[in-house]
Amino acid sequence: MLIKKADDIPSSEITPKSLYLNRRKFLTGTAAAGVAAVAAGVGLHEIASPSSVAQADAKIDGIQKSPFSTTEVITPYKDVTNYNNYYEFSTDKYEPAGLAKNFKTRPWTVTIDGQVKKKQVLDVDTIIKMAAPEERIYRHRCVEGWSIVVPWVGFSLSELIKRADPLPKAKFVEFTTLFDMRQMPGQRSHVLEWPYVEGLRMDEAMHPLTLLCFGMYGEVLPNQDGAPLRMVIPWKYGFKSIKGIVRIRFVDSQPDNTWHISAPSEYGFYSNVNPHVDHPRWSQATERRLGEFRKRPTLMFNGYDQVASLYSGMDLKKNF
Ligand SMILES: Nc1nc2c(c(=O)[nH]1)N[C@H]1C(S)=C(S)[C@@H](COP(=O)(O)O)O[C@H]1N2
Ligand SMILES: [Mo]
Repeated sequence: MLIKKADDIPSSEITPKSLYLNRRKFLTGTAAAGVAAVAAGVGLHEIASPSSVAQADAKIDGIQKSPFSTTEVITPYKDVTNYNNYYEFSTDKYEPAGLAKNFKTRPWTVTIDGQVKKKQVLDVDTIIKMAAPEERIYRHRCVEGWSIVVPWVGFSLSELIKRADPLPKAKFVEFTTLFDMRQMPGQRSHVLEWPYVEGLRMDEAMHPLTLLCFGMYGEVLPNQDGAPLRMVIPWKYGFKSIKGIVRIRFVDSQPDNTWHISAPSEYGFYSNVNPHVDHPRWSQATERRLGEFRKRPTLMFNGYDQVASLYSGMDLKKNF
């Protein structure tokens, strides 16, 4: 990605801008609300939660808890929704929040095709209703060295795959993002090849951790975080978790993926979080969680050891 070496970045750039904004707000208007909330026994997490920001109808009903959730501290909503990689809108992480404000997520259809018995074009709301929504609190790490802990809402992609009924020939799944220059100003520049595409091997796609995601923090996904439908694959670098999906295609050979097309020596197909394989331009050994200043060690598979068996016998230095 178009970034400097981690060590060259002043901490003012790494620290989410919203932290500064929050601090300023706290010194002005929000301070009274904060004091009132503490007096009323309302936690700080509730202050930072989306309901005060988003519309009331954004809430998702019937969300179930998941045994896959981490108990780590959840990253504040404001950071997760104001520091985004979404090149269709901008390469500046502070800009998608504003530029995606009027992005149209309805009506929205998803084409399911390729090596599959039930080729079809589905309304996104039909997909969302396929299975019960679960909250999955996952760690998520960007290849650039920042990480977040987010209560995503969705269900295992395997629920959709089972219903689509892939043929035995289907060995991989390819995902495609919407291509619409009028709505996505970043697509007018050739910073990446459009539309954004990503892929998974079938066993990765079927793994229960692999999340088809349509919400976060109990509410529908904000546009800048990939509404109406995105992937979240918590053991892989963030760029595998494609946003704004319009097509899910089952294929017999390994599909290409946008960042590999852009810089094949820097980004592979597998892209498993791996502190032992450095990016050619920086170390992957540590990470900084949004909202924190200290660095913490990055864990193999981002700490999701249960996926290790998917890669037994593979050289993960070659298959990075
Ligand atoms: N379509 C699309 N999906 C995308 C991206 C993008 O630019 N376009 N960026 C990826 C990268 S690099 C990361 S780190 C995550 C960021 O997700 P977040 O903004 O919700 O944290 O989205 C991924 N999905
Ligand atoms: Mo990323």
